[in-house]
Amino acid sequence: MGLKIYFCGSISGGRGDAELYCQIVEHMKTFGTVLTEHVASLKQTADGRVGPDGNLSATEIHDRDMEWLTDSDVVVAEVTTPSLGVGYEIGRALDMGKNILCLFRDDAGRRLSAMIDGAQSSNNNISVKRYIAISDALEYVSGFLEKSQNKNAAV
Ligand code: 6IA
Repeated sequence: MGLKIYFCGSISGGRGDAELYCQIVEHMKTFGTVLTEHVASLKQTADGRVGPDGNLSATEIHDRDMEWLTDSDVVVAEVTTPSLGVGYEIGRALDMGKNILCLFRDDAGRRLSAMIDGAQSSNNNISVKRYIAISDALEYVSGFLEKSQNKNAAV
């Protein structure tokens, strides 16, 4: 059976990397179901007006996303564009004991928050991979999801 993958990417934090999110999500679909495909939708704007969730209240969005996060097998987060929501999701996922892969684009002229970058030394469930070419990001994703598939098959 395929993996249930929770993908995190910036929405209110800015949609500058939405094209990248699309490529990552399309790639991940070959490994299972991406529960949060709307995060990669190019119709989703930062103010939420045009996106697929334009009619949901903040509470409805939060509670539905937390249900999906709880239900997911693994979490993949693109963390280059800083986002409160993505940081929150990563923190909650860590507390739930999920395995998390964070992808950071190294040529974006940004510095990754120490709260994400520094989490991996004390917690084996989270790893941060830096990339420049999207092909490298997709390779990290494949390696991470293949390992997760094997773990799932073993239980
Ligand atoms: O703080 P951010 O908005 O950048 O947080 C983005 C993260 O929170 C994503 O990984 C999503 O999983 C989640 N998230 C934030 N907003 C939404 C949303 N509608 N729909 C679904 N997931 C969301 C946003 C509409 C809103 C701007 C009114």
